[in-house]
Amino acid sequence: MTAPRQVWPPEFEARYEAAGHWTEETLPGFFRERAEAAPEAPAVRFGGGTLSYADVDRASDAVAGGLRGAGFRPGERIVLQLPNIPQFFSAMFGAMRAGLLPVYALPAHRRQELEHFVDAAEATGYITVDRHAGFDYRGLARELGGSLDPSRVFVVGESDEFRSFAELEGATARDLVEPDAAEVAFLQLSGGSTGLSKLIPRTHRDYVYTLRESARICGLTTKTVYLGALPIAHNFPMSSPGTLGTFYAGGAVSLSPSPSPDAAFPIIERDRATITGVVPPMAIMWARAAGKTPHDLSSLEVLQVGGARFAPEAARRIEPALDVHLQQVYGMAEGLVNYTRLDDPLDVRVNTQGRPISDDDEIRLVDAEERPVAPGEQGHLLTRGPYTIRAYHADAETNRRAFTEDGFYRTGDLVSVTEDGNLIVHGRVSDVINRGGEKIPVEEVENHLMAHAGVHDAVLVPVPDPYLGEKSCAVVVPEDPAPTALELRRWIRERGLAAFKIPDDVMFLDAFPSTGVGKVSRRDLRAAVRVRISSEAPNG
Ligand code: AMP
Ligand code: DBH
Repeated sequence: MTAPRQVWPPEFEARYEAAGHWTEETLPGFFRERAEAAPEAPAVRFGGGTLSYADVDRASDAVAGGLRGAGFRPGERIVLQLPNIPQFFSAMFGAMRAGLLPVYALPAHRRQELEHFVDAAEATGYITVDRHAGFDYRGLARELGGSLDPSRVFVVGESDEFRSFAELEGATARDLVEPDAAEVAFLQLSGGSTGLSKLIPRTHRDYVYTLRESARICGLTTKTVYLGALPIAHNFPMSSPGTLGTFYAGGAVSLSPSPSPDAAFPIIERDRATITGVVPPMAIMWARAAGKTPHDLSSLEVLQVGGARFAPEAARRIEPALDVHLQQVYGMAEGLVNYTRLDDPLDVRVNTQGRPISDDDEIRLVDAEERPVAPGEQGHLLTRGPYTIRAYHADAETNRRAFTEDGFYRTGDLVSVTEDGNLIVHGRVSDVINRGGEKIPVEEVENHLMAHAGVHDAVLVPVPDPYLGEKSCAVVVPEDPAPTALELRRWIRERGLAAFKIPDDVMFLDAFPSTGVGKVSRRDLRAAVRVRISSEAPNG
């Protein structure tokens, strides 16, 4: 089994190295350097306890040794599905120091998603937790039994027939591997531009570059306390600047089990968190809750909002309600990340999604024929640069669609650029529903709906929602006898899909409207769903 590669053409490689973007630093390597420079500095705060940089560094070495002892070989892939707990970091750095590539599943993912990750990454191991948020992940591990050997499944907490993660953290460090900065460090997940989530190979040097620049742009120092509130396996709280950018700056990470105000506010007060990142629906909840909370949020200096479109009216309420600096973040696990800068005028922070990290990020806005649009016009965003992938992991067919011949990534986003160079995200050209930051690949859900005997045809369309931005409605042409909406929602859950992919609404039609060439017209369907919803609304 060979490790996946990520290759930039030699002239780009030379350019990014000469510019100083890419260095010899690696993810576990820079963490080791911080631990050697300031071993006793706090790295992770959780549930009232603190782990120092030296603690996390030692635990990571032990996990690496334990994985090598369990028979893992460099280049193999291991799926990590952990909530916001300190073991996330020893598992991640430990896997890397064993030469393995972590694949970052989210806690929300279920059997269908996990099977796909194991399969697509040809993963040979799984690190998970016993229980989290009312769900037993050992049950999920059992369901994966066909593809994973139980002796290669590690569980934080009660491990039952699997192996205990504590055993790994107590192992002797041995056979450690020092990766090369040009190698792929891990496989991150995309929201899926079509079909299933794609695996995104990120190298040490491209990712470390984003951490270094993100830490600088967001003003991080050794005094920073970053609150990991969104699931920390996601690219935004991992790297923009997230937990890893905070480690890069030598600061501390505080972990919250959930981003809800009930969970996060007491932790902000306890750990004196200075910065965090949330998705728009959470930001709105935080702004509402701030006026009533007994908790002292005065340590919080920066609230980052990203992952989905943030309506300017909502954005405007953030700073007065929370007495923070609003920073909008528009990024993607494939690479490109944009920030509003901390010293941008309020107008820019409220109305735009910021500008790229790097002067070497190339931005192209094109129309449906891929011709450049006029300045100021909306277009499909294509991008290329020192930390944007040139290909997904082992998926030639998707790669042909997702990248241009000269290596630009087709983001699927509809964007315009203001005169001062800031991006505004207007919507999407690809078939993904962005449900408050959680991305639903419509084709995946449609395929599962179609597998139901009572479904003749199904299309998933986005429906505007004042809180989530968008939610999903399944439009179904039923067979006789027709299933109920409840049955279809339960069906999707039982098929083993993440809960956020269950259609919020189901609508039945006798037939689909079609386009000139006989394809189902998603545009007409969206319009039909909107008409129905507005006619159902109490005020017309
Ligand atoms: P993913 O593929 O899961 O990494 O999701 C990346 C996508 O999330 C982007 O291509 C955008 O469609 C969306 N996104 C991320 N941040 C923002 C933002 N600040 N505003 C609007 N859309 C965003
Ligand atoms: O939504 C995203 O994927 C995202 C948003 C903000 C991201 O990957 C990022 C910043 O790095």
